[in-house]
Parts: sequence; C-alpha cells; structure tokens
Amino acid sequence: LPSFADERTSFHFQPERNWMNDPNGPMFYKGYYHFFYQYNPDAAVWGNITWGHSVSTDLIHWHHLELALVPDQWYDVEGVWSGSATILPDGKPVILYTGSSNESLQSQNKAVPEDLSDPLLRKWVKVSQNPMLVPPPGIGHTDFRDPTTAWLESDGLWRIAIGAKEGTTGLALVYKTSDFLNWTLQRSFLHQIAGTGMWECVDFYPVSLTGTNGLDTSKVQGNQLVKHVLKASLDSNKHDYYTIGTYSTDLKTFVADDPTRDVGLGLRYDYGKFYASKTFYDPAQERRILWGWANESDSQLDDIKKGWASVQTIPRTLVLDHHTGSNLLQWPISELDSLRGDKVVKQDILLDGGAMLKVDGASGAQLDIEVTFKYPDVQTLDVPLEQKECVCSQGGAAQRGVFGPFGLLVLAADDLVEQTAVYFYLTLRPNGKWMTTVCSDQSRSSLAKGIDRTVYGTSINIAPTENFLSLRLIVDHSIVETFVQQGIACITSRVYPTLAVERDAHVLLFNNGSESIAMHTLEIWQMSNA
Ligand code: DQQ
Repeated sequence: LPSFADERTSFHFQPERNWMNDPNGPMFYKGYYHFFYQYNPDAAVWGNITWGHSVSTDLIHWHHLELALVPDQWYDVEGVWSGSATILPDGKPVILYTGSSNESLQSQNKAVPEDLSDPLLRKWVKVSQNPMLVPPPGIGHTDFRDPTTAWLESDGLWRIAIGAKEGTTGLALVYKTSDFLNWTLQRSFLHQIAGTGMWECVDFYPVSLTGTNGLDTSKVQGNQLVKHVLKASLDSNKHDYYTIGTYSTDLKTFVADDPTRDVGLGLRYDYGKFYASKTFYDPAQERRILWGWANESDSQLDDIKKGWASVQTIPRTLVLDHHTGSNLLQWPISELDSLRGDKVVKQDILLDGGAMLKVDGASGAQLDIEVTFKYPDVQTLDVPLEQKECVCSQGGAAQRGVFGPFGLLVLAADDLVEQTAVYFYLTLRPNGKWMTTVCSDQSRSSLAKGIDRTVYGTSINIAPTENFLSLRLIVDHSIVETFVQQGIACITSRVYPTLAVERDAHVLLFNNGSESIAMHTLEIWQMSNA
C-alpha cells in the first residue's frame, strides 16, 4: 500500500494541505516574488476556490501567507477564479480575476493592495465598480474567463486578452482601457482557431529576437526585434498549446508564423501533466518565467486520503530558440541549483544492446540529473521502416528497437518492479527520415492501483549538426520533470512508487535497442529540501 508521506514533494511549490490548481498573478514587488494559486482551503478536491498567496525571495523557498481573495461577493461567490497581475508604471500592482456568481455568470473583476507600503501585500481590496466586465453578446455566460496581464500600447491605452469560445471556435477577446475600470471591447478578436473549444488561461507576451533576456509584457512595439507568443489552455484536452507569431499593432491581431502549428495544432509547453500555465516578467533578473500546474495521476480518493492534491512545476525561464526561431526553450530557473548537494559523475560508458546499468551512489527520491548521449550513427544500418507515428504509447520503455529505447530509469526499485523510464527512441519513417522521439513512461512507475499509466512523449527535431542528445531530469518524490535538448521540449510525469522510495529509489542507465549507444556524461546531484 502506498505511504502517502513519500509522495509529498520536497522542493516543488505546494500548499501545506488541500487542493490547488492554476497559478495566478505571479509578480515581483519590492524585493519579493509573489505567487497566487487557485486553492480550496477546505478539502483536497476542487471547489470553494480562493486565491492562496505565498512569497519568496528566490522562487524556491516559499513563505505561505493568508488567503488573498475569497468568494465573498455576489459576483464571485461560486469561486474566485484565475487571473493575472499587472504592475503599473508607478509601481502599483493591480489584480484582474474572473468571478463566478451563483448563477455561474463569469465576470472580470479588479482587486488592489490595501497597503502599498507592505512588501508582502497581505491584504487585497475588491473595488466597488466590480464586476467590470460581463460576457459580451454572442459569448456564453460560462465561456468568458481568465484575464491576462495588461500591456500598454503607444496610443496610451492598456489592453487585456480574455479566453472565450463561440460554438466550438476557441478565441481570445481584447478589451482596452485607460483607467482599469472602464473597458471597451475591440471588434476583432486577438486570435481564433476553429474546433479548439474553450480557451482557458490565455497568455500573450513578447520574446526577444536578438537577446536571451525576457521582455516586459508592454514591450509590444518594434516588430523587427520581437515576436509574440500566444498560449491557450484547451479545456477540451487539458493541454497548454503555444504558437509564435506577429502581433500587428495596427490591426490588433495576432498571426502565427506557421499556420500549421497554430494554437491547439502544434507546439505544447509540456507533453505530460502541465496545465493552466502563466508567465510573468521578472524585472529583477530581466527574464520571463513560466509557472504551470501539475495535477495528480492518482485517484480523487487517494487525494482525499493524503489530504492534498497538485503541485506547481519548478518555475522555468522562457526564451525564443534563436537557432530555429520557431520554438521556445524552457529551463529550470538557475536558483534551483542552490539545492544541489552531493554529486556523482560518470563519463563515456558504452551501453551495449540490452544494457541495464545501476549508477552507484546516486540513489534517492530528490535528484537533479543531466545526461548526454552521442547521437548514434544511424546511416550505416539497414533497418526496418517504422510505420507508427507515436512510438511512446506502444509498450513504453519495454519496446525493443534498433536505436533505443535508451535513457534513464529513475525511482527504480531493487528488482525493477517499479521504475520510471525517460528515454529516446530513434525510428526510420516511411519518408526515409530518422525521427527522434522522447518519452516519459509512467506505466511501470508504481505497484499502487488506480493511477494514470500513460506514456507521455513527443518527437523532436534534431539538426544534422547536433551530435548529442541530452536530458535533464528533476526528480522530487512524486514528480519527474524532463527537459530535452536544453529545453526544446518538456515532459512532466506524476508517479507514486511504493517500494522505490528514499534510499531504495535507484537510477539506472539502460539501452533496449539492438545497437550500442554511447553515454557521454552523466551528472547526478542529491537535492536538498526547500
Ligand atoms: N481553472 C479556473 C478557471 C480556469 C480553469 C477555475 C483552468 O478560471 O479557466 O479554478 O484550469
């Protein structure tokens, strides 16, 4: 039987107890990072939603504060739902959030700090003009939510985007204002995609075409220097899709660079459990940081038994990939490195076909792992064509291929009856091109019953000049976050080992392919508690 104590994370953001979902209103104010989140103070299941509130000076060590917003008005009595913070030019923060009334009417509302001299911003006041916005004609009462951080344009007006749908078309509405009280609906949508359904937690921000620094959300001008990212969380499949494109400040609309990879059709922030994410600009370190919610893979009954549900993934810095120009790179914030302790290093190990190699001295359930493999010499072999598009879900790490699956087992029990595999698998497509797939396999991660055993994954583009395949794994009891090839793709899994816990949780290198794979460098750090 699972010991629920082993499942709580040690350095991921979690409230002390009960249910959490979306990240809300992240911001930096007077030396503190503020983090708010959808929170049920009364139970480990969704409901009675408030805004929990915590502060930190490094985004890793958190201090929990009293609830920031609770359902105490007719317009939010059914829940204080998701929203964002905007820091005005005079330094004052404003929160915009969605309220749900007892008739399920979704409205947009504003809250401001009671005392701006308090760097912890413990008290928030809802303004008397609430609700400021109700659904416009054509938008259903329950299809109008999650206002973005506002951005300022050269006409002196602020704009926000709000997720909605019309029929089955997902879309983002734009409203403009000069005072954050009186709003005008823009006639054209920011963007819309047929068939994607309700867009939740829309995010819209610029990324630099020239530098690796993040940009303030109001940095909308100068189209030669910036691209825009539009993200929507699709209610229909619970995935966060982003696309890179251009924001026309004349037309006030967004156009994807590649229409075949538009919102809901192409790229995801994460190919595992990751939803309702939100970015903010960190002026202290000039970077854009992404927060995302990792739901549980266990049952609701288990959540009630353990008394809590959900974690936030480690905050990630986000930049445009300047090599491709067509995807983002995500990487754990550098502050995470401060938790790194004892380290094991291995170099240049040839993994023969069928190899399974335990890494001595690297056991534990709190690890940060970086590994690189030499990209195998695929051209020399005559191998069967692979017809399957997705090779992750068809047997997971236990498949036998030519080049892979190869990679790491973490949270592995002595006899491997529990193991979480993160691996590469190279297959030859009917078009004659080699495809590199990366997967995170929850299917053998636990002996416990009633948990989601999906094998997550995606294919990635490897340029011919890239000679290496790399992985970084952040392992923290019940979560394994994977960063592929310096952040071109991420996969988050939730796992519940019953035997592979603490010192009985091992790390192994494995190669289930028939051809040898050269492991170049492996570094494993023990991670301290936050
Ligand atoms: N969660 C909130 C909504 C949002 C959804 C309610 C996304 O505002 O659309 O808890 O997970």
